[in-house]
Amino acid sequence: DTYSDKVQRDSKYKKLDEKDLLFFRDILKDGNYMISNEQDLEFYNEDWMRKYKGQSQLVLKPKTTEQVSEIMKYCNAQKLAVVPQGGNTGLVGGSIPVFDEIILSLSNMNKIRSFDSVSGILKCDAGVILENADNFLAENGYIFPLDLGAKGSCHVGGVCATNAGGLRLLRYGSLHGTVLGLEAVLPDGTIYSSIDALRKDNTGYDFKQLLIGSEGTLGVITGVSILCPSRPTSTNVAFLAVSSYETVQKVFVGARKELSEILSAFEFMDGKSQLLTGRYLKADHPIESGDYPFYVLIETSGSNRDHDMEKLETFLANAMEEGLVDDGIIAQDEAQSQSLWSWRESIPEASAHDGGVYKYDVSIPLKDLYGLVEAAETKLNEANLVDIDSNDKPVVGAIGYGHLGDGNLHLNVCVREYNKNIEKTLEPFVYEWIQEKQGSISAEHGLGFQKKNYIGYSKSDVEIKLIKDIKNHYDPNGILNPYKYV
Ligand code: FAD
Ligand code: 2HG
Ligand code: ZN
Repeated sequence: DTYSDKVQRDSKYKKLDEKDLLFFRDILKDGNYMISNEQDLEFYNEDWMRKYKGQSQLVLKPKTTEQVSEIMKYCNAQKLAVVPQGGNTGLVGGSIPVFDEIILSLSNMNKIRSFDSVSGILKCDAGVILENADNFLAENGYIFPLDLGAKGSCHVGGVCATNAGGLRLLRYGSLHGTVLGLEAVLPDGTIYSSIDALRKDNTGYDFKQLLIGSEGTLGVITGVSILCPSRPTSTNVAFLAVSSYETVQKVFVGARKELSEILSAFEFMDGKSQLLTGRYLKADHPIESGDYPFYVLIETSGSNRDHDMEKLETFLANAMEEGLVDDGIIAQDEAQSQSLWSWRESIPEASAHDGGVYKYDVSIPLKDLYGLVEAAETKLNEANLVDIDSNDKPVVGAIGYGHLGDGNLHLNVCVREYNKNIEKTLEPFVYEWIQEKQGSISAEHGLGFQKKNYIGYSKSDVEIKLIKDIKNHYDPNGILNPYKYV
């Protein structure tokens, strides 16, 4: 895809030349830290969904914050545009250059800096892979307060830059609360650091909060300090079948009341998402008694297995007795827990498996949440675009799932090919629908390139002006992640 219908290259940005390459080579000392050959560039130029494709000619992979600073200072002076990139698992095209921007990858900055086993504070480089950080914490009896399906690839810095939410936000809260400090390089090369901040610090503006969720438009995050909870010693997973969305909400209310402090995840999935995931996993669904319109995955995390299991079993028995749950299973061991989780965590991959996927990551008041999937489906059917089995139709189906406990729906429109007709059918329809329900057009994935023209559906003119003022103040040349949402 080219973006010529959406945006033009801004001629204020300089085009890369030999002199620049010499300069970067000099800073990075070792040629291995620069990528400029076509084949190796491919991974960095294309996003996880294979939907966005940039044309960068250069990836820089610095090893130190000072190198990042020198790179940014030079790029600012030369007006060379830069896209910070973590694990490149973002879902809104934010980590991909639009034209020839330089990609600044944090993947060589991957060291744990320190861990305080009394306070639970972890300090690490931004390029540490989330799963590696969590494995390190596990050895120390702690857990990273964020978990998501992309953990094997995404970076700690990348999740902060997107303010990712994930599977346990319900339990551990947002990164705006758990991140204690950041180290970052501003567009002019200034190194900002609050990495030594402690749990409480009320000394003036909390600048790091601007960087959390800034999607690479305000600074390059190079280090993160984060407060980590003790790792639960007992975890249980239940998978339930439910006959209506109305009832899913009742199960949620019951789970919060009865499981209270041990509830650590409440995920919901519609039947269509499970059908697609089953095709993708080539496996039989864990609930064998039939196809149900909705499923719920409940996780508990605590410190006493007998106590937690008893609570979960009582909850499930009551829910079945009251007719809220039609069928359900509780994992008996770790392997079964993981297997149940895979029916939730594999949905993003399954959704793209037939060719591509249009993703809408939205917050909507709970009572209306699933209505968006039904509305999108009706719209696509009216346009005669959908057929799950027929290759003649471009759309496989619209599925809904997500972090119900956080009021966060993922509407995925699974397609055989990316196609302007599908996009026009869905946009701005989906965004208008969300606005009408006072929702947000991005609950957790951000705006990136995908939603650059739609910010007005969720932010007022005053809010947008404040965002632009801040951007212009810290990045007057606009070199950091241009053409995206700001
Ligand atoms: P990238 O994709 O590389 O970058 C994302 C954005 O951050 C870009 O705008 C980039 O410019 C910027 N950026 C990256 N690193 C830095 C840095 N060091 N400094 C400044 N800017 C930077 N998200 C959720 O919220 N919840 C989920 O449950 C969830 N599950 C997912 C499951 C799968 C299978 C996938 C593929 C994605 C999922 N995501 C989820 C999307 C989520 O946004 C990303 O996985 C993650 O936040 C991005 O991290 P990354 O290191 O890959 O960043
Ligand atoms: C998830 O919750 C992620 O699995 C990805 O946020 C959602 O792919 C999606 O739409
Ligand atoms: Zn999600």
